[in-house]
Amino acid sequence: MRPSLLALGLLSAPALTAKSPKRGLAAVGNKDWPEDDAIWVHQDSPISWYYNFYWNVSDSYAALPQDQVEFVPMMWGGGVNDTDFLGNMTEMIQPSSGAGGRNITHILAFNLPDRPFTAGGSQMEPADAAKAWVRNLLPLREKFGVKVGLPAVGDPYGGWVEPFLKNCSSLNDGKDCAFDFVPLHSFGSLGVLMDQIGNFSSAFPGHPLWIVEYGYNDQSLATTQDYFNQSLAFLDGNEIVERYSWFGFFRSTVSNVGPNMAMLDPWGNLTDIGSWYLGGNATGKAAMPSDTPRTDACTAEHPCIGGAKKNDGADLPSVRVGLWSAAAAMFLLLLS
Ligand SMILES: *[C@@H]1O[C@H](CO)[C@@H](O)[C@H](O)[C@H]1NC(C)=O
Ligand SMILES: *[C@@H]1O[C@H](CO)[C@@H](O)[C@H](O)[C@H]1NC(C)=O
Ligand SMILES: *[C@@H]1O[C@H](CO)[C@@H](O)[C@H](O)[C@H]1NC(C)=O
Ligand SMILES: *[C@@H]1O[C@H](CO)[C@@H](O)[C@H](O)[C@H]1NC(C)=O
Ligand SMILES: *[C@@H]1O[C@H](CO)[C@@H](O)[C@H](O)[C@H]1NC(C)=O
Ligand SMILES: *[C@@H]1O[C@H](CO)[C@@H](O)[C@H](O)[C@H]1NC(C)=O
Ligand SMILES: *[C@@H]1O[C@H](CO)[C@@H](O)[C@H](O)[C@H]1NC(C)=O
Ligand SMILES: *[C@@H]1O[C@H](CO)[C@@H](O)[C@H](O)[C@H]1NC(C)=O
Ligand SMILES: CC(=O)N[C@H]1CO[C@H](CO)[C@@H](O)[C@@H]1O
Repeated sequence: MRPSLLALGLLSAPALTAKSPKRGLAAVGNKDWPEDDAIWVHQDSPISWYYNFYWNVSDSYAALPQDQVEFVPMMWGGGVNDTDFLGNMTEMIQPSSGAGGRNITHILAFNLPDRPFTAGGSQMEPADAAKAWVRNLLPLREKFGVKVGLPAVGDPYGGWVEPFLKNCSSLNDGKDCAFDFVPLHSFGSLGVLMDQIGNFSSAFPGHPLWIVEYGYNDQSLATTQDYFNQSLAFLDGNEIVERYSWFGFFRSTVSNVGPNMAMLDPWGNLTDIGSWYLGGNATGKAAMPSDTPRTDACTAEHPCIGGAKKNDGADLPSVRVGLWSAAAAMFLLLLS
């Protein structure tokens, strides 16, 4: 029985069915179309991990075990004077109810602490972040052996990381506040991506990098697809890059990084890029068909779930966090 079942599994598997240990989702949540979430995590999907800018699992993925799709919690910010995140993580890993815990192995720390709230950052002083780290993240690393990412700064040389590590060390009896990997965001051309990877790897030698949000925003479809293929090959082949997640798990109609980066068209069908990300063939579906005015995306023919029009660009609750960081990244690019 066993061998034949295996053989069946192999036969029914499409071209690229192996899980990619690097490839993940910045799962900001398709709040208005929760049915879209299932697209990414079917049995043959190469997606091996996701994060959602939050400490808890996404509702749609709550039933998935870690070894199918690894959930990576994030401590987005805060925690200067409390241990709420530590408490929540401890309960998740070792529930007081005695129910089986979740095997959390990696955690993302503060999201853009060197950027103000208005630019999507978590706006933390290095000394405050050090307190929050020592209260919440250090114990998780030491007690449970969880791997913890350095706070995801916009600029590795921007004067935030050094005082943070010094402050952290002085709160930790002079011992270094160790971190296990370094997350970063990249929005721009392939040159920008390579440059940033170069900069981060020389700033933090010996540490693997996670490109937790990336893409070439606001480009033509051809430029975006070229970038997508080249960046994917580059990231897959780069040994320093341990993980990446393309920024575009949402429908093109709610994208603030330009429609062409989206992996779903206005009706929730995979675009070429979306299908390629899952190891499939081109679907021929443009992210934003030229005959589809943005404001007409929800029609009787193509209804949006719930009937509400969510395509005016003004109401973007589900992608806001990530888009803010994207906006911050773009702002920086404009400055440089
Ligand atoms: C975390 O999310 C799960 C799945 O949606 C939910 O059942 C649970 O209540 C949440 N935990 C807390 C403490 O909110
Ligand atoms: C943390 O506590 C200190 C001392 O009570 C207080 O001054 C500070 O404002 C608090 N910080 C935050 C972010 O709550
Ligand atoms: C901890 O979990 C509670 C819900 O039980 C939630 O309200 C709170 O935001 C979480 N805090 C952190 C820092 O994770
Ligand atoms: C938790 O996951 C890690 C990484 O996949 C694995 O090595 C480890 O054995 C798992 N631990 C448990 C208790 O399942
Ligand atoms: C944090 O580190 C900076 C740079 O070393 C230092 O000037 C500052 O006094 C430190 N703050 C605290 C609260 O330790
Ligand atoms: C990389 O670092 C150099 C030197 O600090 C800087 O000039 C350049 O702008 C950085 N590149 C990116 C993409 O951040
Ligand atoms: C991108 O790669 C796919 C294969 O994954 C290929 O079919 C497609 O032609 C490529 N597109 C571009 C624009 O390079
Ligand atoms: C992709 O297209 C090729 C060539 O037409 C075909 O052999 C293959 O089965 C297709 N893969 C998927 C996942 O549909
Ligand atoms: C070709 C394809 O997948 N089309 C689908 C696009 O999305 C609509 C709405 O969910 C479906 O009805 C189509 O079948």
